[in-house]
Amino acid sequence: MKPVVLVTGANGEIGRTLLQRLHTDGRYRVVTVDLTPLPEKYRSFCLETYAGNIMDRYLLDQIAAHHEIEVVVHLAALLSTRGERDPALAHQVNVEGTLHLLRMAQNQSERLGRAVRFLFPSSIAVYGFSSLEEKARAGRVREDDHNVPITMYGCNKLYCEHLGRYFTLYFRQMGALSSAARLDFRSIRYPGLISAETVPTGGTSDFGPEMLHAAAQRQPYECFVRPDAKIPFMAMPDAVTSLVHLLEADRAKLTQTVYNVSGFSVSAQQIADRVRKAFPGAEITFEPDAARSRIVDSWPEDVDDSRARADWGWKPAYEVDRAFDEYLVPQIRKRYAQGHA
Ligand code: AKB
Repeated sequence: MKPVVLVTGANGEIGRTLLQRLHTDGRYRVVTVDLTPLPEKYRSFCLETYAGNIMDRYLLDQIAAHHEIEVVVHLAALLSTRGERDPALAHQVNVEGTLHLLRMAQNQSERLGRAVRFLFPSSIAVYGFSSLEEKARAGRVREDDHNVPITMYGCNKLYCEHLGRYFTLYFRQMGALSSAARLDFRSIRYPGLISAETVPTGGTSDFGPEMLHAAAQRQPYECFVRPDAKIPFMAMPDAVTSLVHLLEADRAKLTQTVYNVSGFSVSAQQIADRVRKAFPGAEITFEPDAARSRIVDSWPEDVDDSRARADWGWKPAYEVDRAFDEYLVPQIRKRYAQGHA
């Protein structure tokens, strides 16, 4: 039987593209859990779908009892801007919820006698710069550098990276179960993601996708960061490809549990220029929000993904021209021409 993968946050921007990819690849049976019910199109890709909260330990234990889970892809999270509006809730969902999933995956590894692979999307939000000069000097950052996040979300993601490494290497190191199978935690630090299918909510890199989707719907857009604000971005198909490639990578070749990946580094102005070229007449203005600008300014200009390239063959398929010309603009035009809201 094909192994079962549990996807949390399946109805989100990464989740929907991942469900489509797993359905196309056909190598896994998919079980999902999300706060909101999946649309029928995506439900049809799944063995079972659960509408529920990852804080509900009883629900997670019931799912683990009904399905022999061999992989967890844990996408459910409160993103950076939403997390600053409710830091306590962000900690609860992003840390306590993740700990519930790690506990369930560890118990499953002991039952199976082999490691459950646990894929965890981390973020460039784990990095922190105190000035634009420091950010510019750092340029492309490596995984171990500048891990001083300035958001609750960034703190949550950094701590959960360490939790995952602990569960993989040291869990119960002193107990009677020290030789029991431990889970196999693997994490990717995502840049800002841009999807043609969905517009993210609650993020601070959202200015990229929001600008594009607004122009495609002939809606005016007030960008909440300065024109010069620059961070790495990635086309959603590459984000899902990196997740699947890391999932399938030979554990013996992985030299670390957390990896940078990147697609292209652009400023808000450069995105606006490409949007105006694709959608002439697009009304884009810049109304910087001080707090959200400070968050984006604290994130790196670009990331060094050489370890991912060396360990598991990572290579983005979408540099900036191809991302806009072959994926984003044609797919978004098609989406809104079909009347999708
Ligand atoms: C956010 O903006 O919070 C996320 C991220 C960069 O991790 N999209």
